[in-house]
Amino acid sequence: MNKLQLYSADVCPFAYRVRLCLHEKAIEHELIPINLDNIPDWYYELSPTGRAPLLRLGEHLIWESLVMNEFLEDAYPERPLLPKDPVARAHARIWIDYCNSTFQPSFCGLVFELDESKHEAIRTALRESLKVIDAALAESSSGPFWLGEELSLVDITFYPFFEHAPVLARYRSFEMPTDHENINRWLAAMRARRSVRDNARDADFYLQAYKPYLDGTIGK
Ligand SMILES: N[C@@H](CCC(=O)N[C@@H](CS)C(=O)NCC(=O)O)C(=O)O
Repeated sequence: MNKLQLYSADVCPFAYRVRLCLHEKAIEHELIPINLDNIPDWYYELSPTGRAPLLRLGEHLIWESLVMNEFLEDAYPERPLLPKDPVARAHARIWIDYCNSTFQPSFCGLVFELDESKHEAIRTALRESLKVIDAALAESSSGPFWLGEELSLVDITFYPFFEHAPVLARYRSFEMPTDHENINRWLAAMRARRSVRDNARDADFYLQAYKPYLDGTIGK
């Protein structure tokens, strides 16, 4: 196989998902940074969507972070990140779908919605979603990860957004609830993971990265 190339941006939670997957599977790859504040013309010519992340395998391109991680799971099965049992696999995918269809739209919606009159409704939806996540993690009694002792694509799909939480606190008056013990336990396990420690960015990084979008400099 050709060496994989990942077009990525540190600030992008979707690209973060793929970086975590590559790290967990110990897949050799080249990381090519894309400046999302100034996307180069050559990238628009290369990428079918113009968005990050993008995975390149020789002449083949794969986009959409979840599809990329499924591809990595299929192509590099040695260190699996989905359970073997078909029912457990289906349940993992239900949670991955929940992240993309419900949690992430509220999370990103609150970040990027500039109409303040809509913020309270999104904050309410996000709180509801966090309750659902906490309850789901409570069911994983063997923990500390979503599906039990082994980290999976479910953890990788959700985690990046939690690292962006300081942005919601600073710019959108949204504090992560502190009483969600299962989320807190899961976050501690994720932060201790080598793949996360090697890729994590601190609150200052995200606050600086989002500042031009959220302090009114861009978008109004
Ligand atoms: N559904 C896509 C979302 C990718 C996405 O929205 N990427 C953002 C950065 S986090 C982007 O490239 N934005 C630049 C743009 O839309 O022009 C995925 O999961 O890969």
